[in-house]
Amino acid sequence: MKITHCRTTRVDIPFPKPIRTAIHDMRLVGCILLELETDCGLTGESLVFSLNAAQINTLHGAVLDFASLVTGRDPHYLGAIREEIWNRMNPVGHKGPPVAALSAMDTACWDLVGKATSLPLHRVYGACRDRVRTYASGGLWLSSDIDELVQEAGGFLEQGFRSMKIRLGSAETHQDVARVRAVREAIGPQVELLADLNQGLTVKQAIRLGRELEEFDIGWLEEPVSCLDIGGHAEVRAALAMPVASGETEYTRFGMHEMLRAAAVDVLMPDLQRIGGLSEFRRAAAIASVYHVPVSSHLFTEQSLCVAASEGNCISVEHMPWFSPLYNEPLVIEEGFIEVPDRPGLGFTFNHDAIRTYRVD
Ligand code: SMN
Ligand code: MG
Repeated sequence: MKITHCRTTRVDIPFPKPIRTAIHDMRLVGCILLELETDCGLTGESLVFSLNAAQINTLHGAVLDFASLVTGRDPHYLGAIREEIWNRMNPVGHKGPPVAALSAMDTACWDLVGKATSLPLHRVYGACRDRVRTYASGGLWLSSDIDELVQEAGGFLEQGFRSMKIRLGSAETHQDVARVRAVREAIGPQVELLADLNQGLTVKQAIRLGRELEEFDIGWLEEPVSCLDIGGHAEVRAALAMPVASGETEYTRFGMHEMLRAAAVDVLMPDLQRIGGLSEFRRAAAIASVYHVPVSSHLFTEQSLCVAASEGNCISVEHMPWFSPLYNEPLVIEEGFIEVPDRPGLGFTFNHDAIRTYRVD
């Protein structure tokens, strides 16, 4: 099999209303869709995204930079392709858009490998399970007021979720506590509640908030402080009984290893785009297993399922519905789990009618 063409398409999916975290102000999700066409009729698909429309062009350029390293190649030689891409990254560095572009190429090549063998990737990798625990993440934003939080939490339960994540980190501890109290009262004691501070607080603020949240049985406190403050993560973690989760803003297995070595996290959260693709995600999970640290994926629900279903220490995937409109196949959520599709490759294929709707030329 040979890759004959790298097709890229820019799409913007607007949110119904603007949403906020402690550090993000979001109106749309913009994506570069990558389709690797081959001489045998199969297409390998992946995407990378940004929440800022102008940044999508930077990502697009990074993806196009690697097109010549992938075109004409057999995706079964992905190890060699990755090494060449890694070397090509040297002048611009092994973080940021080049890693996103590596991720796009790597993930689309794996999609082709799965499709060529007619197997879902979790079975190609050696499956652990056919369904993966998930939590609802497409709501409970810092921009929602308490009435909206309660309504959204109820909606998640109706959709089949048994776990959900609220965004905090407003620096007004009493407001964050009031928001958590309202959601915990709405969902009852059995449903898991996670809290994401999105790097919004200092070490002392995070420890104070964490202590005040103890009575609400929070499953994990995520990115309590700046992603550049790995030592601060470790301080928060040492001071609190509740688990600390982080990793979404770190790059590659090297970044994951830094966090693990610093004892910064109880749960490691690689993001497919920032880790550098499915190959690197699997390596990161292996490294985390050496530290006995469980892994939960960040965003990229559809694409991360295959790793989460084939690495023993992957405990869950984040459910973010942002990208679902782009796919022909819906995610199936039941009793807090997502079914891992038995379809070949990633198991999710681009819906070209939808792409026409969201396309930006
Ligand atoms: C998050 C990430 C990206 C955009 C918005 C919110 C958040 C998460 O950190 O973990 O979902
Ligand atoms: Mg987060």
